[in-house]
Amino acid sequence: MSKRRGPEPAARGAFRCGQVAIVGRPSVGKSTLVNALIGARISITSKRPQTTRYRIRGILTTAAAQFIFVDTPGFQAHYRSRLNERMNRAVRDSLADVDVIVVVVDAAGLSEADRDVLALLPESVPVIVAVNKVDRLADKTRLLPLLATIGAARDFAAIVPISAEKGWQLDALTAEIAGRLPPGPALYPADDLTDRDERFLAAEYLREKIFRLLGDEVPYAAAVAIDTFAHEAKLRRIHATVFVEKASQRAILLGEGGARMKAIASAARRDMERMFGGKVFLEVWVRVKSGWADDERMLTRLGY
Ligand SMILES: Nc1nc2c(ncn2[C@@H]2O[C@H](COP(=O)(O)OP(=O)(O)OP(=O)(O)O)[C@@H](O)[C@H]2O)c(=O)[nH]1
Ligand SMILES: [Mg+2]
Repeated sequence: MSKRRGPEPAARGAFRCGQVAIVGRPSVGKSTLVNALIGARISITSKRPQTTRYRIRGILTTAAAQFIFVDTPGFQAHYRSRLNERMNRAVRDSLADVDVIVVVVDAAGLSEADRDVLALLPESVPVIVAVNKVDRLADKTRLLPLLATIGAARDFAAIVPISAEKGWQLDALTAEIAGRLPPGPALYPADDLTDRDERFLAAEYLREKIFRLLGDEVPYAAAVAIDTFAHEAKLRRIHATVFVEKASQRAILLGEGGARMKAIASAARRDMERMFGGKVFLEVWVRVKSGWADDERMLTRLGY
C-alpha cells in the first residue's frame, strides 16, 4: 500500500535505512505510535488489549533516512491459545535483524508486564524507551521518578517521553532512532507506507470496528478473512467473512435484523474508501467456527 508523500531520498552516501521494532505490553499505544510516525492509519488501534495480532511494517521516508517500523502484538507472558502463542512468536521474531528497538511503556508507571518485555530484549541492539501517554499526566513532575526507575532497569540508548495520540515529541524520538540506523539505500520506494496490501488492511479495518464497537467477549472470539477482493474500474468489491466461536456471539455481532453488523461494515467501508481513495462495496458474512484460535490450519489461513 503506498501513497505519495514527503521528499525523495537525498544522496546515497549520507542516507540511512533500517528496521525499528516497536514492542511493549498490550495497550501501551504501539500501533497509535506507528500510525502517528508515518502519518497514516495502517495499524488498527482500540482501547482493548491485544488489538494487534499481526506483525506489520510502517514505512517513513524522509530526506535523510528510511525508517521501517515493525508494529507487533502486545507481548503476554501468559497465553491461552495457539493464537496468543503465534502473537508472542511474532514479537520475538521481530527482534531478530532489527537495527533499533523502541520499547513503549505507559507514563502511568512501569509494571511487571513491562519488565517481562524488557527481559526479552537482546543486548546487542540499541533500545530506546518511549514513555507514552504523557498527555494523561496531570502532574508532569511525576515523570521524573519514572524516568529514574526506567533508567535503573537497564542501560538504554535513550528515554523519550511522548504522546503518540497528541503527536508530542515524535521528532525527538525519530532523531534518536535516525542516528542509530545504518547507512544504506532505501529498501522500499519512498511513497510506500506499509508492506501490507489493501486486502490485509480491509480485513484489519473490519476487525478494528469489531474491537471498538462490541463488548468484552466478541472481539477476542472474532477473526476476519477476505474471501474475494476484486477491482471493477474504480470500485473495489470485497467479500469478507467474520468467524466467531459460538452462535451466541454471531447473534450479538449481527444485532437485531443485522443492524449491528451493518453499522460495523459501514464504518469499516468508510475507512477503506478513505485509505484506498475510491468507492468500496463490502459484503460481510458471519460464520461460527468454534476453536479457530487453537486450529493451526485456520490460523495459517487467517495469516497468523
Ligand atoms: N491519552 C492517550 N492515549 C493514547 C496514547 N497513545 C495511545 N493511546 C490510547 O491507548 C489505547 C491503546 O492504543 P493502541 O495503539 O491500540 O495500543 P497497542 O500498544 O498497539 O495495543 P495492542 O495492539 O493491543 O498491544 C487506545 O485507546 C489509544 O487511543 C497517548 O499518547 N495518549
Ligand atoms: Mg497494537
